[in-house]
Amino acid sequence: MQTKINNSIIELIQGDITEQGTDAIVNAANEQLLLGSGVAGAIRMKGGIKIQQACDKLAPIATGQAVITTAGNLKAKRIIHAVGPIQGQAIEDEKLAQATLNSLKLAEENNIKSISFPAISTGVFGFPMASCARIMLSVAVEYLKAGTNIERVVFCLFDNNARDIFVQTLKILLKS
Ligand code: AR6
Repeated sequence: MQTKINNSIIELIQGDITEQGTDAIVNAANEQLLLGSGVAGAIRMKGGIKIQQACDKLAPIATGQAVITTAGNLKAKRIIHAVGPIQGQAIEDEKLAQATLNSLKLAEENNIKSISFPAISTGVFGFPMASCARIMLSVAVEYLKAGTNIERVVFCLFDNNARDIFVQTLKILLKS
């Protein structure tokens, strides 16, 4: 699914985020910026050691914050490492919204025109997919509505079920 908001596009796809050729991809990071499993593990394995080395210089960061590094050998030019909440933490919805917003702001500051997000916190961190879709998409839609130099925001979901949840959620958001 693809939809235009103001001068920008939101796109929802099923796929592997490490294969995306957008200017930046977002890593679902932890506060220590240690590239573990899931999205981070795929980035570590395909992107090479330079990414973890760059992370080590910037760590630690707080939940809800984001930092930018090289993308090593990946197709994307940069990686934005955003720390989402662990399910069960206090004010977790707000923290996921902050992680999304801070990633978009950091992209804008770095002249990034296209960015791919995973469903942050919905793997190892245990956050429900439907809540993630509602929160991340709401932030992205509001951000694009306000006007931005970012031309394309992609949500790259790992399986069809996640993609379908994001599609349904975006349709509801666009009607409201
Ligand atoms: N492309 C797109 N989505 C993916 C990919 C991929 N290659 N691999 C997994 N997903 P997770 P979190 C989906 O666990 O919950 C790591 O150890 C996955 O199905 O990557 O924020 C880090 O180092 C899920 O829907 O991130 C942190 O310690 C979503 O991406 C911690 O996990 C997020 O899953 C972060 O946990």
